[in-house]
Amino acid sequence: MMKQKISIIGVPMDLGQMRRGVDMGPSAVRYADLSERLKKLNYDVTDEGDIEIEIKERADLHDYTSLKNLEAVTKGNERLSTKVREVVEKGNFPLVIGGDHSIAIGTLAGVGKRANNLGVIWYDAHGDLNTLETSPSGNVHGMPLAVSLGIGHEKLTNIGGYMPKLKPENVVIIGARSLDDGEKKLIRDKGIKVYTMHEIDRLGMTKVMEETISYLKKRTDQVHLSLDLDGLDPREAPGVGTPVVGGISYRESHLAMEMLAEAEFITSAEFVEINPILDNSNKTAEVAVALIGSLLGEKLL
Ligand code: 4U7
Ligand code: MN
Ligand code: MN
Ligand code: MN
Repeated sequence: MMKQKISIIGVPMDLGQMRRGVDMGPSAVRYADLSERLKKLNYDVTDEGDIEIEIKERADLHDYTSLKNLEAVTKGNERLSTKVREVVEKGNFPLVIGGDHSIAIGTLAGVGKRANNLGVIWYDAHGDLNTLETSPSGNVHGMPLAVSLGIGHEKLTNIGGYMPKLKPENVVIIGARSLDDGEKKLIRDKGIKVYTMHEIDRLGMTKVMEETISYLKKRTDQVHLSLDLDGLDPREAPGVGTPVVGGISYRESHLAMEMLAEAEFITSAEFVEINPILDNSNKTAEVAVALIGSLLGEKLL
């Protein structure tokens, strides 16, 4: 990535899933010295503060549909999308900190507005490709990738005032190991490129990232990294709401971020699902900050 101004945007969203505490993710990441780390890399860093998100006790008052907290999730994502768009229009790099993964809907709505051909790397144990019909939970954090492709409830797909935000051939999922049947079908029907843990084990992270980078370089003009900390193995990132065994190691993730830094093509990023209440001494936020450092050009020597 070229040296530019970075805008940190916190999103204390916990309404896209049922566990408490993920709204504290942005605080945990700030506490792990995110700004200081980026300033050491000579970036001009602005912390834009947090997007206003309704607290669960109030959101529950108008939760009428089986899509949990639809109203409040929609409102929060509209606000996030406006903020991200402003940051992009200023020429800054948006670095969004969650919060549950439903916030990718707002982030992508904000960055997609100015891109002709937006690409996305979805680093996650899950596909996040559910719709209300296929979702086993009704939780919106399992739907943001589908929503961004234009598939899902119209309140969500229309966030930012346009749809779709993404083309299926511009998406690469990395780290998948828990896919629901409806998600598998969508992956096949749309031809979405996926590196499951099987491919990561077989090819190694170097090859996975080389292929991902050349695939996206060919067809996109901007690339967003959406990194769900549950993509990593829960031994190394325990502070997540939906842990799945057998994940990507810290070392492999660190390598993946360094390869993205060398390729200089990530234009926005978000780090989500950090839940300090489920964590072990803020370990997961520290992992997130270390990965952000590598993504933005930090070197070991
Ligand atoms: B995350 C799940 F059923 N697929 O839809 C669902 F397994 O953003 C989990 O990746 C979703 O953490 C996980 O509820 C969403 C479930
Ligand atoms: Mn996940
Ligand atoms: Mn996710
Ligand atoms: Mn999760």
